[in-house]
Amino acid sequence: MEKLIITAAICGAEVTKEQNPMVPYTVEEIVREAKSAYDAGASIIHLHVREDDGTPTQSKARFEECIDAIRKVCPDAIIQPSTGGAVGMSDMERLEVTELHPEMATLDCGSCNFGGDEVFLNSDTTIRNFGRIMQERGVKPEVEVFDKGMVDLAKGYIKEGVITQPTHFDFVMGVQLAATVPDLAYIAGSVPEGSTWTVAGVGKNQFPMATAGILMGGHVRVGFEDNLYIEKGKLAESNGQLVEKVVTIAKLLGREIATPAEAREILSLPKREEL
Ligand code: KMH
Ligand code: ZN
Repeated sequence: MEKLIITAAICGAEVTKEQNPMVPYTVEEIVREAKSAYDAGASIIHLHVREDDGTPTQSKARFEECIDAIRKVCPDAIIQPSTGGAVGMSDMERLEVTELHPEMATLDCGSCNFGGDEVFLNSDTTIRNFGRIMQERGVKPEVEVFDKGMVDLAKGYIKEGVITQPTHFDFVMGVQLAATVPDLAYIAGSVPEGSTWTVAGVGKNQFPMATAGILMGGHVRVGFEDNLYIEKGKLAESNGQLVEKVVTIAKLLGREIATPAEAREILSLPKREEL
């Protein structure tokens, strides 16, 4: 089986220090969490950034500051900024970070209910614009999927050239799409031939979905963005601790961990020295 790519979603836009004091806000805290995840075996850092008070921001300057600082301690990590940002941000705001030409960034392929009145909006126009702009700026999308229909939508965009192949998907399970093994098998079976995929289980689904992803030959995302606990009732001390747990499970199941260079090869990204 292909080596396992571990993505660490270290920060997110919604989780807070009130929920887990280790959630990073400042540049120093974001670097600390990125390094802990990288040292533990993550090759991709999925990145949201905050103001020092925790307010989510898509400011290009703040991303640049964080990416430059992360790069100093995680020299070859794939840094994957979010273009999802936080609910309610404008498309212009969300896209700012792509002006930095990151290797990858997320491309959310549909709208999703986040609970209460929170709706994460991604219209057809938004998706087309994001796809086009990311291609122009040489950014490989990670197609974020919150529901089975979003894979079908993505297939349409692939056909039209809005999203290029080979496509990399991230299945976020446990928000709108149920986090069950049959659902994961169904959705993973729906992606176009030659695609790669990662699974991100939300909340208590993080490690069960990670284990299923490891066994099924997919890749795995863990991190504070999706889950704040290392086990039931026990807060995680760092993103690195969450990554370590995935590494342990993968090793028990006989799956080797991909280095960043190997992850780039699996994802058909240019080698770091070619960037
Ligand atoms: N925070 C959510 C509104 C992404 O990174 O692209 C969007 C999100 C997905 O987290
Ligand atoms: Zn995100």
